[in-house]
Amino acid sequence: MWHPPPRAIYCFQDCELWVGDGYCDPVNNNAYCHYDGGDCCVSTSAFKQVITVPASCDRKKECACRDPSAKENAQKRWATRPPLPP
Ligand SMILES: [Ca+2]
Repeated sequence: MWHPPPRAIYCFQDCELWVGDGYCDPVNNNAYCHYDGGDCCVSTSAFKQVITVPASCDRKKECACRDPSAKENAQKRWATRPPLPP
């Protein structure tokens, strides 16, 4: 019998519950779940720090700060912007 991959249905069932609870949940770290309500970025987390669930979650991968509106990612854009003309 065919089953959908658990990760695919997990977000749709649970992202409403865990979004913005202060803990970075990798299943919610996507655009559909609003990047877990900011939980995966220091600047947008309710606790002003990233606490991943599970604690072993890789913060360079599935628990990375992906929210394009987060300060961390804005700074990256500024850093790559060419200098203003004189
Ligand atoms: Ca969360």
